[in-house]
Amino acid sequence: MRILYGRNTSINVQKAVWTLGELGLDFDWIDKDGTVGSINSADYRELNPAAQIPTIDDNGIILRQSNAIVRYLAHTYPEGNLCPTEQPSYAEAERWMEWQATDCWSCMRPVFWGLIRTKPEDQNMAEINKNIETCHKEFTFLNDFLADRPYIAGDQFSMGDIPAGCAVQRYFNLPAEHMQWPDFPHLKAWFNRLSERPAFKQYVMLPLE
Ligand SMILES: N[C@@H](CCC(=O)N[C@@H](CS)C(=O)NCC(=O)O)C(=O)O
Repeated sequence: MRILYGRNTSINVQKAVWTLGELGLDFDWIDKDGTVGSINSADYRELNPAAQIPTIDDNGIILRQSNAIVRYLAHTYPEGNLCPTEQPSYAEAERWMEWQATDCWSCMRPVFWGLIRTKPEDQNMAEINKNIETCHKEFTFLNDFLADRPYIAGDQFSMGDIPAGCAVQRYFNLPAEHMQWPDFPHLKAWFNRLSERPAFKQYVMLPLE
């Protein structure tokens, strides 16, 4: 029995569900559209005391923290080839997963919340624009890294592409035309490659909300 908890518009849930899709694993999805149950219920808090999504129950192994879930699934189901077996591919996959959760998300989160989840009259545009500038700098690092490789770990798609891919889907769809955008040829080529993957199309390419 495998159960994923969390609504489909959450970036952190998207990482987990995209991974499940890539691996072709069966699962039940609770609160898929955010209308069933509440993450503040006592039952859910037993699974996830922080009352956050996602949580996965993989045959009794209960796991929280989206990037840990991606790693766990990639390691536990190696036949899906999501976990690189050689260095430096493994280290690069890990490095960019860490980057997404830290350097990238610390500037993307305020931009995403500011532009998508805050009423226009309450938006602090100075703060948002400052963070967009930082995002441009951070995504330039990834663009440059992808100059000589089709995927983050090298020639093959891997777990390393998943958190960053979810973040870039949000970044490229931000309503931020008022800012100057770098060119990003390598980031765009990589994003186009991800966009051809059925599980990415199904679970990640959703309108931002
Ligand atoms: N570090 C955690 C963060 C989880 C998190 O912040 N989840 C958000 C959604 S993206 C959440 O639970 N928000 C409460 C809600 O959506 O009701 C992870 O990566 O899983």
